[in-house]
Amino acid sequence: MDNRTGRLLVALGANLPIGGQTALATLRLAAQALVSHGLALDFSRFYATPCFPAGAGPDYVNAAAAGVAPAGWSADRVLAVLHRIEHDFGRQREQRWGMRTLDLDLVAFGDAVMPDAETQTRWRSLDAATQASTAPDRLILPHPRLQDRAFVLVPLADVAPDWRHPLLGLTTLEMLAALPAADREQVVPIIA
Ligand code: A4P
Ligand code: MG
Repeated sequence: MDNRTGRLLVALGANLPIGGQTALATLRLAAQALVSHGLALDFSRFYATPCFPAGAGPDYVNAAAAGVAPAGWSADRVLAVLHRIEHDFGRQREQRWGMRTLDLDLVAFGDAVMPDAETQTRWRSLDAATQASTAPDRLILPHPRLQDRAFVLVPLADVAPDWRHPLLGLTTLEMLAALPAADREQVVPIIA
């Protein structure tokens, strides 16, 4: 799969401070770390978003980035960089959908569908309870929940409004328009 003509999309989220450092500060530093690891990215605004599932923890700060990886990089190599940066910022993988100091998800890698359309569709179609209790042991692309989440799509619309989901055939803006207005309105830019 050649991503030179396609864009790399990344979602950033955090809802716990690290020591005295706010989630917003962590996200800003993570953005710098992504670039210093070789990813040429443009970043969205930073947004305050209510925790999903509601009541499961403090509000999140979310952002998105779009750009390109160095020539020849695979999606798995990009994911390894995301995991490395999560680790550097103290991410503990204790609880699925649990609170986190930093979560970096690979939203898309050009038009890549991984591992295949059938498997991506199966992960995308899981009911909410199964989604919350199971995690894939391999890279799934596009990220199986991006189309459901205003906290991903609103920031993504800043940097990749016309990106088209390779299986759903919808752009970022079209997926966003399909969400309830109340979901979109809860994603509020942080003026800082
Ligand atoms: N994995 C497979 N595909 C991917 C991919 N495209 N990107 C694997 C990233 N990772 C991928 O991920 C679990 C496993 O999925 C990893 O081994 C990875 O290799 P994880 O990051 O350890 O677990 P997670 O963060 O709990 O799962 P995930 O899928 O990132 O969770 P979600 O669905 O992103 O939910 N509320 C608000 N307001 N804002 C948020 O950002 N985030 C979550 C996390 C919940 N609630 C939220 C937010
Ligand atoms: Mg994640």
